[in-house]
Parts: sequence; structure tokens; C-alpha cells
Amino acid sequence: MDTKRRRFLKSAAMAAAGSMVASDTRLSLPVLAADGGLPDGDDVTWNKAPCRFCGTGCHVQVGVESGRVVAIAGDKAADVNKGLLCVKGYHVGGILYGKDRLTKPLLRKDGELREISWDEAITTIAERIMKAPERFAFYGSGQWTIPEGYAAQKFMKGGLGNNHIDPNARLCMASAVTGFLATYGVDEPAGCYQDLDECDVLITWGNNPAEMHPILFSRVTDRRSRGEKVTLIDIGTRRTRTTDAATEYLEMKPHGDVAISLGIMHLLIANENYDKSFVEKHCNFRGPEADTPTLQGEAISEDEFRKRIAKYTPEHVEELSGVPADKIRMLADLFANRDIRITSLWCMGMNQHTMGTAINSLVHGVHLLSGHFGRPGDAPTSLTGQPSACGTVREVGTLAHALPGGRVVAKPEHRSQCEELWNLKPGSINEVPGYHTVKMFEQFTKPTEDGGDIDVMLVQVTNPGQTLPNLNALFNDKEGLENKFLIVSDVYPTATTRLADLILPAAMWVEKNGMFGNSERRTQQWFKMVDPPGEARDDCWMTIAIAHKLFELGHEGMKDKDGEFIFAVKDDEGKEIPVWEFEHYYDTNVDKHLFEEYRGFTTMKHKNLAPYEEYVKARGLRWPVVEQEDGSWRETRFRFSGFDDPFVAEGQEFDFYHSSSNDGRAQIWFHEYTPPPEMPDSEYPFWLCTGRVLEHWHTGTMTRRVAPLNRAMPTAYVEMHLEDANAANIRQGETVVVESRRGTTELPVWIDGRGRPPRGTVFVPFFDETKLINNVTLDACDPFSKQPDYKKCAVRIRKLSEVKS
Ligand SMILES: Nc1nc2c(c(=O)[nH]1)N[C@H]1C(S)=C(S)[C@@H](COP(=O)(O)OP(=O)(O)OC[C@H]3O[C@@H](n4cnc5c(=O)[nH]c(N)nc54)[C@H](O)[C@@H]3O)O[C@H]1N2
Ligand SMILES: Nc1nc2c(c(=O)[nH]1)N[C@H]1C(S)=C(S)[C@@H](COP(=O)(O)OP(=O)(O)OC[C@H]3O[C@@H](n4cnc5c(=O)[nH]c(N)nc54)[C@H](O)[C@@H]3O)O[C@H]1N2
Ligand code: SF4
Ligand SMILES: [Mo]
Repeated sequence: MDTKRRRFLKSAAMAAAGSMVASDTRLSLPVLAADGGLPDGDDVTWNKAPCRFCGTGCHVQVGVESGRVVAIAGDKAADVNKGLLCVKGYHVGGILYGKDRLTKPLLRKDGELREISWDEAITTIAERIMKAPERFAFYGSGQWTIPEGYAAQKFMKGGLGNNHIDPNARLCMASAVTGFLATYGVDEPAGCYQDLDECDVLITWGNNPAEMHPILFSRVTDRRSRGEKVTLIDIGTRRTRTTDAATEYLEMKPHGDVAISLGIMHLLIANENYDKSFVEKHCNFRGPEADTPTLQGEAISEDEFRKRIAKYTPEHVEELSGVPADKIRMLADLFANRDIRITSLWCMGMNQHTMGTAINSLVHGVHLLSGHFGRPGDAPTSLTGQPSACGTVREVGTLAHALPGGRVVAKPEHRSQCEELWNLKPGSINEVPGYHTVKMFEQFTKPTEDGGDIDVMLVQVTNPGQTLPNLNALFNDKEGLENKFLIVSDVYPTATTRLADLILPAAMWVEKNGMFGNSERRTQQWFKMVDPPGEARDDCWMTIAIAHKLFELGHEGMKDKDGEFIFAVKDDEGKEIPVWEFEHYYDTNVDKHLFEEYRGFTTMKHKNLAPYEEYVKARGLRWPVVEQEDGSWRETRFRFSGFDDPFVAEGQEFDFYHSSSNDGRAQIWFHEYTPPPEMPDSEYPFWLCTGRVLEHWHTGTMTRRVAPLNRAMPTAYVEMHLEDANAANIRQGETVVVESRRGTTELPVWIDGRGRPPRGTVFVPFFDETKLINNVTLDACDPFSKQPDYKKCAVRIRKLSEVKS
């Protein structure tokens, strides 16, 4: 790293540290009445909203007094959390009141940020886009509300005819999506949280729900405290708080999950105790093509599957994974037992993986082969991280290749279906997929003259300056590039806003209307409860306002077939409401208009949603939601299972009705084990794993401004094994330099801390913007999902004193 950059990063980090201001102490959160109900108080009004943080999707009751959120309570009427919240949920109200909220649009001129009007901001953006619409990119989020994502999607693919829109969920859920598509032909889990209430065995495949999905995890630990027997098997590369509750802990090497799943399938086949009847009726076998593997792969016979899997004996799997052969036999025996119910959970360990698509497919395969599928408690379940990665990204399809309703831009019939629903001229939608996240930032940070063909980028509700992998290559290189213009909508100053040319102050959470879709297909709704500070405004409004400015400037794509604005909203008399003017944005419920339009797409892949008003009444509904004869709306808990799914034909036990082989069957995949893309060697002898902690949300922009959360976890650290530390003469708390081939960061050492990595492995959480671990992480991606692997790369650890001397 050159000294200019080193100096810049250091000063940026210090400025960021200084800007971290805790929230207003007037806020007295949380509040609970003695009986666990909502406290009475003449002046406090209560209203429901989903929690702003994780994909669990708990509901809170928000107490508002004199235009401020003053209290938060768990929502007893919510099926997900039944009145409980985790520590972040109880403090969610506090995230609104950090003292340095962004309140004015800011434009950078000669290196200085100066306040400008919204009109100037929107005009600046529209004029930049107008110059070269094809060189514009929109980087979004699984924390977008559903209407925000839908508006962004329509703006880009319908309006601009440009497919360069991708979300941070590419870094998070992409491999889960490709795993579902490869297996069932359609995305998203079949089961629901009820599986956790009914399973006998719960397997966590390298995820840490005790900290990342705490309320879900407590459903299982609560059962145990009531005396029920639930066996918890934790497979991971380090001990976590989840391990503390586990019956069995299986410590594996990175990528060991691939070998373990192959080993289980090998034994089920070799012992002839797989579920023959389920497989005969409902499954096919599949493998990657030899030449150019595709997501669909090719059909293989059961004999061929047997042949390929034969070498994954428990002993061979032990060599590859580090998990003892008798533990692989123990797992296979559990799966061979049809009298018990087994739920598998996974999250980033399996998705942030250069074999992400493969390992997702393999774990589905273990459940299908053994018939542990589709009965309550028998479920392969991928957990979502963000509150609306499912609702907004996967369902609305805000990915570079996708359209709403499970359509894709590459298929002519899909494009014309969307053009029809959007009332656009035929040919409006571009057939070429846009850039996925890593590629989008490569093209943005590459100089124009070197072929970097993205010049203007709009970022909403995500903080790529901290969360992209390999930041030096993918983000920091933007500095000093004259032609590149970065627009960032956020609620606080962040690692991303420090390189922004234009900053847009956003309204957040209950400062606006919204809808999220959680990890179990549950769509949730809330209303705006308080005003945003200063001139902060809704992200959805920003998109519509930019679209309207382009319409005024004569951009043809912002007009539909009849010449009307593509986001036109009419009142009951048919008169257009000028929702692009913020004073009029809340004259109507824009969310409801967008949602009702979007609903038209949701029947295309049997992900039917109910009318908006149904969600106003409920604490979320799980799709498909289908109207009954009496006019009521019924949600679905178990997809593809005849006893619950309305789309399974009468009399059928199971039906995979989007099967990629068009025969109602799911695919059991074979993939060969391959080692991780970068492995420790003599120069960089440690594995680095990165991830999260209970108290903080991702980059800490919100949770580090909530005093109790910040106090509980004030700084990032590097977890190390005691013997590794002793061998290097490193003491507890000492600052060390963590260094890879890509970059470095300095961190204090924590030995026997919250997580305990094995010898030769270190772990660093990424919430701390003063200690950017993503300078160090790798940007190698899965070939199908294009999701990067943040969970393993090679680093060395040096004492600060040695580096400096
Ligand atoms: N408190 C809190 N909760 C959150 C979030 C947050 O920021 N804070 N973020 C949310 C989001 S968006 C997400 S995506 C989730 C993430 O939730 P998780 O995936 O549960 O958490 P991480 O800390 O990212 O993952 C760390 C784990 O990866 C595993 N791992 C490492 N290498 C491998 C491997 O090769 N294979 C397998 N199978 N596992 C491996 C390790 O065992 C390690 O414990 O959390 C969500 N919940
Ligand atoms: N090293 C490492 N890096 C990772 C991962 C990892 O495991 N290890 N995991 C990856 C994963 S799974 C994920 S999901 C990503 C998450 O990465 P990001 O999405 O980049 O992280 P967040 O902190 O959630 O960023 C959300 C931003 O939106 C702002 N914000 C909050 N509410 C609003 C709003 O209503 N409007 C607007 N405009 N802004 C708002 C917040 O202040 C914050 O800056 O990180 C990825 N990066
Ligand atoms: S588990 Fe997730 S959704 Fe529930 S309160 Fe905690 S952070 Fe919020
Ligand atoms: Mo995530």
C-alpha cells in the first residue's frame, strides 16, 4: 500500500471514530409493564412494526410520544417472537436518535461537502444519468423495503432499460438462491419456524444463531428448558455461543461441510438405508456437466451417483474435513432414522463459499435422499440475514439478471410479460444481464480510459465502503477518479459517505411506511410513525423524484406506452398526485400503490401475496397466501407438502411444481469436493474467518450509536487460540497487525473470548469502521452465485512492535 493511501485511510478512520456519537439519552428504552403487556400512558401511542435488524423478523410495539419514539416492547401478538426481543430489538428505537443524523443533501466541491437543496440534488443526479444512462449503476440492499426495491427495479429495468442494479444481498444470499434453484427450480425455503418447535435434532452448518438469529434460537433452547429433548449438533470452524448450547460440536476445516454432506450421502447409499420410496417418487439425480457446468447441470442415473459418491468414505471425509469418521457415521445414522425429525439451519458459512451453490445443493440433497423433508420438523432451511433479503431482493428480483415474479431478463417471453404488466413499449427491457456486485464495483473503480464503464453510482441502504471484500481493490481506488460520481443515501456518515460526491439524507424505519419479507416467507407491513429529522426523506421518494426529473428532461423510458409517467399515482377522480414532490408524497400511500402493482407479478411463480390491507391487520403472512371461498386469506407454512400447500394437487403427498426437470421432482446433486481458493502457507500461516457479534448490526453505523450496545461491545478484536498467541509471544489485549496479500488492519487480541477458534485460525468481526478487516478479505466468488467468500483466506499475525521496528 502506498503511503498516500495509508495516510488517507488512517485519517479517514480517525475521522470516522470521532464522528461516532451516541444516541440521545432522553430516550428511555426499552419499556415493559409489570404484566408484560404494554404500559398505559395517556400520551404514548403504540403501533406495530417489524424489528429493523435481522431476518428473523420479530415484531415490536413502538411507543410514540410528542413525535418521538420513546419506548419499544416485544409484540405478544406476533407468532415469530411471541413478545420476546433480543438486545438489538429492545434498543431498535435508539438508532433514530444518534446526534449526527444526516439532515441535508451534501455535495462535494473542491474536496469540501456543502449543503444543497433537494431540488439541486435531484437535478444533479438526473443530469448525470441523462448524459450516459448505460453508465449508471444502482447498488441496493436487502434492507430496502419491498416498495423501495420494487421502485428501484422498475426505474432501472423498465425505465432506464439498464440492468446494472444489484444488492448487498449478493454478498449474503446469492448462493442460497442458486442452491434452491438448482434443487427445486424455485427459490426460498419450503418450511417455516414451526420446524424449530417440532424437530428432534437441529443441525447448524457453520452458523451462529445464538448471536445472529437469537429469538429463533431461543425457540429451541426454550423447548429444552421445558424438559423436551432436542439434540443440537453444531458444525463449525470455531466455537461460538451456539456451541455452548450444543449436544455435539463437530469442528471442521474450512470447506469441510462439502465433505461431510458427501460422507452422509455415501453412507446412506452404502448402507441402503436412504428413503427409497421418497427418492423413487419425488427425486432425480444430477451432476455438473464435464465441460461448461451450468446451474441446471445434467441428469445422472442413480448408478452413476453411487459410483461418484463411493470414494467419500467416513475415513476419506475425516481427512478432508477433520471431523472424526465415527461422527460422520453418527450423522448418517441420524438421517437414516425416519422416526425422528431433523432440521438443518445454515447461513453465511455455506453461502460465503466458493462452493456455495454446491454446498447448498448438497445439504438439500442429504435431506431429500433421507426423506427428511416436508413434515413439520424435517427441513433443510437456509436462514436469511437481512430483514428483507427475501421480500425485497429475492422476490422482487432486484438482482442484475432478474425481473419481478421470478422472471429473468435473458428470456424474451419474460421480458414481454413484464413490459405488458408495466404498460411499456415492447423492447423496453434490455436483454443483457447487468453487473453483479463485485463486477459493478470493479467497473466503477477502474478509470474510464481503462474500460471502467460505470461512471455514476447510486447507493441506498448499504455501506459498501466497509462491507465489500478486498476494499483496497474494489472501493478505495475510487479516490481521485475525476469521472466517477458516487451518490450515497444513508442516515449517518459512514465509510462509504467519506468517498461520496453527493450524500442524500434518508428517512429510516418508522420515519416512513414500509414492508419487509423475512426468512420464513413472511411479508410484514408498518406505517410511518414519526417525522424524519431535518430534510431527510424516503429512499422510495428519491427514486421516484429522480425518475420524474428524467421524465421532465425527456427521457423516453420514464414514459409508459401511453406517454404517462411510469410511477404515476392517481387519486379517486383519476387525477395524478405529484408524489415526486415530497410535500405531496404522503397525500396518498405510495407503498400501497406500488405493492398492489407488484402483486400482479407474484402469482407467476406461486408466491402469491394478499392485498395490502391484509398485511395491515396481520403480524405478517407467509406466502403463498391464497383467497378462500369465504373471502378470507390463508397463508402457507409448508410449501410442496400436500397437507398444507394449496398448489399441490389433491391427493398428492408432495409436488415440486417448479421442478427444473418438469416432472414434479427435486434434484439430488453430486458435486466433487474442492479445496478453498486460498489456504494458509509458510508466508501467511493462519486461516482468517470474519463475521458478526450479537450487539452490532453489520457496520455498526446504527448500533454503535446506541450507548448500551456500544458499551457492551466497543471495539473489534481478533480472536486467537492461546497456544498460537503464546508461540508468537502475544499477550491478551495486545495490538497486532492482521495482514493478507491484499491489505492489513490493526486489532487487539482476544484469547478465550466469546468465540474460540482452533489453533491456526483467527476470527475478526467486521462492525468496527476504525478497524476495517475487509482490507484483508478475499474477493474470490462462487462461479454461479458470484457471492464472495469472506469466511476463509490466509493471513499472518505480527506484533505491532515488530512491524514498526
Ligand atoms: N447480531 C447480529 N445479527 C445478525 C447480523 C448482524 O450484523 N448482527 N447480520 C445478519 C446477516 S445479514 C447475516 S448474513 C447473518 C449471518 O449469520 P451467521 O452466518 O450465523 O454468522 P457469521 O458470523 O457471518 O458466520 C460465522 C460462521 O461461519 C462459519 N464458517 C466458516 N467457514 C466455514 C465453512 O467453510 N463452511 C461452513 N459451513 N461454515 C463456515 C464459522 O463456523 C463461523 O462461526 O446474521 C444476521 N444477524
Ligand atoms: N468481512 C465480512 N464482510 C461482510 C460479511 C462478512 O460476513 N464478513 N457479510 C456480508 C453480508 S452477509 C452482508 S448482508 C453485508 C452487509 O453490508 P451493508 O449492507 O453494507 O452493511 P450495513 O451496516 O447493514 O449497511 C446499511 C447502511 O444503511 C444505512 N441505513 C439504515 N437505514 C437506512 C434507510 O432507511 N435508508 C438509507 N438510505 N440508509 C439506511 C445504515 O446507516 C448503514 O450505513 O456485509 C457483507 N460483508
Ligand atoms: S432476533 Fe433479529 S428481528 Fe428479533 S429482535 Fe433480535 S435483531 Fe430484531
Ligand atoms: Mo447478510
